[in-house]
Amino acid sequence: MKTIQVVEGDITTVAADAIVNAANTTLMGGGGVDGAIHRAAGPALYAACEKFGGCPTGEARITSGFNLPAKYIIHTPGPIWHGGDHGEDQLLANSYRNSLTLADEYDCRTVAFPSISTGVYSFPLGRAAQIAIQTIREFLQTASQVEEVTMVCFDPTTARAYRTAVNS
Ligand code: AR6
Repeated sequence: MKTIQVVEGDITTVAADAIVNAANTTLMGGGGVDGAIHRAAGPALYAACEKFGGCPTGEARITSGFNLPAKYIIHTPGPIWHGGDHGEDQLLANSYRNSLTLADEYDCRTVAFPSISTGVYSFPLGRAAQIAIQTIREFLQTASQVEEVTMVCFDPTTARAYRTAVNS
């Protein structure tokens, strides 16, 4: 039975097979969840990310989890919100789908996501939650390894938006 869960918490403490990082296209760290993941994983993560030479918006790259409890970290730059007419919806869906595809390829059973693009990148929360949950649902229908996807929300408002999307 494949499941989608919504929890409130800090994704750096989650012992999933893979956690996803809401990165930027340099993959060289930043603020928000990206900064928290780099701090908790340790400097070896920076060195591993340097080798990719960046990553286009909506694509994904995988590294070891280093000092995190997660086995892998999947890094995906979500779209910056520019009003909604610049392919933002599709790019956000790509971030979720490409991250899950990598997780499946690396035999991950459990995957945890933060709320990609709804912090510094200003994607409207309700709209982002609907896209995330719909994309995860579609992926789980054909996934061969991934069975459990958890949205790890940092605050109650974000958790409420994803619970609403799961229940709709
Ligand atoms: N665990 C789970 N969620 C968190 C954590 C955490 N430890 N810390 C923050 N969040 P953001 P974005 C939530 O801004 O909008 C970075 O500088 C946060 O409250 O981290 O995709 C990157 O380098 C919000 O709900 O990511 C990029 O430049 C969500 O994670 C840029 O920010 C996403 O907020 C990416 O912006």
